[in-house]
Amino acid sequence: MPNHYAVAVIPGDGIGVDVINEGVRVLDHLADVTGAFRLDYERFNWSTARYFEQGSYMPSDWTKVLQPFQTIYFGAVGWPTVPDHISLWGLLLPIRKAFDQYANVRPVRLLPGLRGRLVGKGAEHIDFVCVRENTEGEYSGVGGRVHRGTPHEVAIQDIVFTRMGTERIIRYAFEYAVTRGRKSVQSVTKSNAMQFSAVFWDDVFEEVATEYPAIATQRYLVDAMAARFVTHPESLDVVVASNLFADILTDLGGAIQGSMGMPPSANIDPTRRHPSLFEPVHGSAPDIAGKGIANPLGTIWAGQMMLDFLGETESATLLMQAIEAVTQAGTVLTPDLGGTATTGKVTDAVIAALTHAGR
Ligand code: GGG
Repeated sequence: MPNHYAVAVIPGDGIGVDVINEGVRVLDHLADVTGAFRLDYERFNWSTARYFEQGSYMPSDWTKVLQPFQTIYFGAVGWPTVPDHISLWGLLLPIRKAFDQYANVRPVRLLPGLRGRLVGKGAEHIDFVCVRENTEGEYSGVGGRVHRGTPHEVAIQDIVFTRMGTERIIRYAFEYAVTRGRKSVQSVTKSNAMQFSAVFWDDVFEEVATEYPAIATQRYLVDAMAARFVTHPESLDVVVASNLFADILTDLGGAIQGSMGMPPSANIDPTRRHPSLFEPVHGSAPDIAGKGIANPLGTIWAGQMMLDFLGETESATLLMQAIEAVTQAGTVLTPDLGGTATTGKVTDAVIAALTHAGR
């Protein structure tokens, strides 16, 4: 009997819809091929369209609605007709916070066969993971604006680092290193300029590191780390950083993986008290939405991370092999990767690779 898992599917906006449908198609095929699991989906069309129709991205009881699911499979949020801070705070950020998905795991790996953008750096040089703090820091949502429109207008955006939040994400990074056979953890701050919050993070990092003597550590300023992504990606293993810093760095990570369409992202509540959320790193890309050319691989890879999280390790391995078979062959790729294939054709290629592997 296959294991059953309840999955909430939220395609969201733009290419989120295009790619999530393809991700579901692949996961269903994998379920058929292996017979190991079944995903029982419920689809929620929470999006900018809903915002215009009903005044909000999600219903007021959304936490109750989503809580029974084991995972959430998410596409993208954002559309030009709504300010980005309204859409992001209307859909994605509230879910991460309310469900305490404090560990945002984002692999930075150049898959075999893909042409990277760094001269002299191939798949053997670009293989690390970013662990992003996902519930506080620069995205704490604390602040305000007063005296709007006057010469003495004030805008305050508070950066909040709690000991609990900082310790647990740094410990998560070390545990990730230990359990995944990684050798080192790199911490990212800006402690020369931010003498309170960043120096606090550095202190906590040093404290937690003493519990993991077998794991090497390095500390970098975020500007130096941005350069290092480009110059020495092979020196990186598990990079742990605050909400904003890792958000920015992982877009750079997407670029060195060949395309923003590639990187996946797992928003994890490690306690499993709440559903965890899996999504591509990319956003809704309105310029190509609905054109059938969005790269589905980041979303399919996010589905692979979801299976791994659910404990379907063999199926997850099979799916990763199928994704890599497609990139290695290099014949069926979307335009962002230099190909001419459609979204659907790339999905078909992954499905064909799965079928082949499952025989
Ligand atoms: N699929 C992810 C997505 O829609 N991202 C939009 C975005 O702006 N995300 C910012 C973040 O990940 O904090």
